[in-house]
Amino acid sequence: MNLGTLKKKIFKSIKNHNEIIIARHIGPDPDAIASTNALKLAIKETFKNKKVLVVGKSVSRFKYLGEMDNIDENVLNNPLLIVLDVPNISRIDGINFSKYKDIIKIDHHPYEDKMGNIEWVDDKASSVSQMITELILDTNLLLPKKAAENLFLGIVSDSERFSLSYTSSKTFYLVAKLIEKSNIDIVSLYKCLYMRPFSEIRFQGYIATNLNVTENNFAYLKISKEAILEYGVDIAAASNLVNNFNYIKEIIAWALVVYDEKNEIFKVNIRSRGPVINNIASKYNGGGHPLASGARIKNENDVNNLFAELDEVCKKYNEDRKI
Ligand SMILES: [Mn+2]
Repeated sequence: MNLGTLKKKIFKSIKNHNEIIIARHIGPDPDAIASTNALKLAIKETFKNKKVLVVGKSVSRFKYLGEMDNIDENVLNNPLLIVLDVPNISRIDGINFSKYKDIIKIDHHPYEDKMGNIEWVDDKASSVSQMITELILDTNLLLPKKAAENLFLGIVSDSERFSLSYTSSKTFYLVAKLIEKSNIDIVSLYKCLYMRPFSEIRFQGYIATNLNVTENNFAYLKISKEAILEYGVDIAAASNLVNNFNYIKEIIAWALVVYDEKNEIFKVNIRSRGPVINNIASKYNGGGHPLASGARIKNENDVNNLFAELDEVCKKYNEDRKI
């Protein structure tokens, strides 16, 4: 199906349902929260009487992108489920997937699970926020200002300020249109996204000081509970700092691990600027993009095994480039 037809089909399905649930991945990032809320706002603006709920665990640090709705799945009547920014069913947050018949998936991760009969997957798109921007601009969906702000933030965040490889002329074209149509204030939006407490910068210094770097240019750190307490940061902030360790000469892939005591799980965040790491992450209850992935691991031994595999892939990467 060509893209134009697909976008029309998505619009038609939205139009034909009175109840719409929008979901995204567990452990959401700004793109996940921004895109789901933007789509909700656009649908509500276009079709005033529809019931549209954004579901999943709320994250206080991303409150400026919108709040989550409460959902009672037992009272739904022929709902449409729209799943954004997640390729696999097991990583969808906040819903019982098997309850839904009509499902739309819109995602920019490499294809994994089939979810519904309408699927728009573009693993070359910078973000799902970019895809939702395109959907709104190319259909009769309206674009309220708050939705435009969210979409801008989602694109900026997932593309690391237009610096990652899937930033394309299409990204810039859509962002230009977005700004032209909505008159958003970019400077204040950057402030929402990047303002942080000094404790986080101090903590970043702690990570930089304690990061282990192997001879194969793999860097890793298990962040201790004591360090998190000492610096007064929360664990979500700690793992988000992973993005700040790009463009370091001696490091080609890196991983930060925090232990989530409440859920008794090691949360691993992995980044790379060369070796592909998502296939390794997927072996450890994780996944993501080729150069940006995460994993949730039950026992510490597996964390060490994951590190060993990442180190190995760095070694291989270096060897291949020597030839
Ligand atoms: Mn994304």
